[in-house]
Amino acid sequence: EGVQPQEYVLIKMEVVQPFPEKLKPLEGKKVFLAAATLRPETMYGQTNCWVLPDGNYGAYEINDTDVFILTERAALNLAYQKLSLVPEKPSCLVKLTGYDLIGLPLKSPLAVNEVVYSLPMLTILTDKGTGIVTSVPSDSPDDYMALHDLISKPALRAKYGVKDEWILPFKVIPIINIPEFGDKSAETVCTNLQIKSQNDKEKLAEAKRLTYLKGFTEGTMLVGEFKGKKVQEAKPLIKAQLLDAGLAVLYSE
Ligand code: A2H
Repeated sequence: EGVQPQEYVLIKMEVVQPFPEKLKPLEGKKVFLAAATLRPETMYGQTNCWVLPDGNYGAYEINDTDVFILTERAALNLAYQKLSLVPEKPSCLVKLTGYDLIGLPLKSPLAVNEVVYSLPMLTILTDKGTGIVTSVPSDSPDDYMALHDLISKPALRAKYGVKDEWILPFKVIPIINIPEFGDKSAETVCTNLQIKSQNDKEKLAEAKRLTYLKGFTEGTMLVGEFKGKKVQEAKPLIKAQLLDAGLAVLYSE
């Protein structure tokens, strides 16, 4: 971890009823997969959510109504940021693994897709953010390659019990234009750098560097209320809207 605290926006991806057996004890509550992002302005382009199959997660009471699914580490940090029913103490209702979360249908704020599914990503770090990541393959090289792996490898889908209808037919949604990279910058850069899979760490780091910087400084929104505005201008406005509407919360670590 760095010296400076990192501030994330936690996107509340709501689990659609009816709940599977494992989540039955949570009935009557609003249950969310809480995804940590640095790019709230990209939420229009969400196609799915990512979880680590072997990761340990829990369902934590945040207040009287809301339950967040995330890592215990994140729950403890949240408890010290006034985001726990019990002050300064995580309150876990159910322990879960990533396997329990694969295939959950979710409704996510701003997403063009009405329902998105929770899918396995093998490179998620459990000591960063919440261990839950929302997937925007148009603008995130990691997300683009993880989805590419699932689509191109039936054996990978079979291994994790991923049904075809959760990913196929699959479309990258254009949401931001970057003059140099077009309307699907992650796809363009992953193709240009000939990245083979989500495990191609060095090339992915370069792809992220290229798209992250240019997206912020030169990107223009193609969708939503701030269509036509520069990403730099739209980002704080979209972030504030999500927070004000109770669709997201801030989290630092
Ligand atoms: B970002 P930083 Cl469109 N493990 O959100 C791996 N990756 C994680 C994570 C974890 N535990 N927690 C968060 N992340 C991802 C959107 C996005 C992101 C776009 C483009 C780039 C991008 C949609 N996914 O991040 O190490 C989340 O993905 C590029 C860096 O704290 C989060 O923002 O800098 C970002 O990594 C946080 O990474």
